Amino acid sequence: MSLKKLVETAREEKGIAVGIIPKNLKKEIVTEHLDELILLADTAGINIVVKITQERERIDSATYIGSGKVDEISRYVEENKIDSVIFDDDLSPVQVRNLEKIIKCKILDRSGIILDIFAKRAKTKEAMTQVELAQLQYLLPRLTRQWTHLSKQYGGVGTKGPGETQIETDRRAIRTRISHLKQKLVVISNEREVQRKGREEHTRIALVGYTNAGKSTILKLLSGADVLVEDRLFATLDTTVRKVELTPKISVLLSDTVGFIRKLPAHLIASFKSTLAETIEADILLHVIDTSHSQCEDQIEVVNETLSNLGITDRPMIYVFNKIDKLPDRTIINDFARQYSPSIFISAQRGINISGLKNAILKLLHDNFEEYKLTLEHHNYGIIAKLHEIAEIKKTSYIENKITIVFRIAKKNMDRFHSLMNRNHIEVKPVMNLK
Ligand SMILES: Nc1nc2c(ncn2[C@@H]2O[C@H](COP(=O)(O)OP(=O)(O)OP(=O)(O)O)[C@@H](O)[C@H]2O)c(=O)[nH]1
Ligand SMILES: [Mg+2]
Repeated sequence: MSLKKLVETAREEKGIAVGIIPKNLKKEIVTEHLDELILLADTAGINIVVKITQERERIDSATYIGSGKVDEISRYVEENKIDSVIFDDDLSPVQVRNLEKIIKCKILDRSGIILDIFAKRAKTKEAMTQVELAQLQYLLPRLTRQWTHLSKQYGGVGTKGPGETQIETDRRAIRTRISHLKQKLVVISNEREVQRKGREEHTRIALVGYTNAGKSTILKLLSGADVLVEDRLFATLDTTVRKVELTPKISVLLSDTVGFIRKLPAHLIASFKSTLAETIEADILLHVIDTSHSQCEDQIEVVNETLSNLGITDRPMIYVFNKIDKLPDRTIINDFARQYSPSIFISAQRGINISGLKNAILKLLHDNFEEYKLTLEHHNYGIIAKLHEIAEIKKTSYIENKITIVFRIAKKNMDRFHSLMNRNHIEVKPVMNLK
């Protein structure tokens, strides 16, 4: 064993993973969820030595699991020198406090672990600010005595007001820091918006999907970009945008961003809004799936739910079933093809069916957007404003008192657009540059 490995092993914490089996879920499914928690814990540097599940109809509001189970865990922790107990659901601040009284080690939950991984991985100013904000919002209601003197870290030393306890001082310091970080994020997101404005004329496609599905591998393959590809959760925490030529005449901007996971903390999604802006504004989404994962359909659902939480609904999307080279039996492809549409089956790593993927994108572009050109008297402000609302303006030019506008419009907005034109007796010409 190398010295580095030895040091790492010596430092590794020992943990227990705990999950509840509710009435509506099978034990195997909960166990698979716990396997994901083990992977998350491993990424955060905690080695899970045992999985514990309990069948329960309802979560215990005081201790999450039943009191007998809490005692059992407490004994195990003492006998086996366990450093942390990790719960697969988010614990309320009260549950953490109660559990800490009985179990003599760190009590963690899924959100805490995910936030920890994000904090370790964040490299850019934007990602670090977003993660710190999410961490502090998570921490604020959970502040207990073990966290005191946080104010030192956040510049609150010596600011303790008369009669204030240390916890109150810490809370105040955290609130100040939170509002500072929020302001910082407004500045960052304004900078980003300027960059995005420059891209408005292009067709924008966003890679989305569960973490580790192969999004960055696809970006790398299609654009040649030097992005990080790794067999671990949350390798990517920032957004990268690259130009991709679909044909010698048609190129698009493809973006790769942070992956999703089951029960992604709400604070994290909220604070990552500026990173996710490229996805939120994309014309088309490529939903990348690790087809070889036993829970892949569950993962598809999680991604779709996260997208709708972000306000992304009805966006043209292709289900990109990746890693088909890892499938022991490819008959499943037919089932997925029937169930998810439009879909394409590829292996980004082996370069299988990449031309199929490009054709699927071209077809979706062709099916969902049309480009038009129209000329108006330039006092037609109402129509121009409406066009800004329902279409993407690509070019505006003025000749004498006339204005010529080239715009792209999604097919779903076509009816509104045609009735607007008919009402105003305006002639429009299609521009066939997408064919
Ligand atoms: N066998 C196989 N492995 C693949 C394929 N595509 C990607 N991988 C591997 O899957 C792992 C994850 O790939 P990434 O491209 O980093 O995945 P990602 O979706 O960007 O993941 P995050 O950034 O962590 O959310 C890497 O080890 C890739 O080499 C594929 O088609 N087949
Ligand atoms: Mg990635």
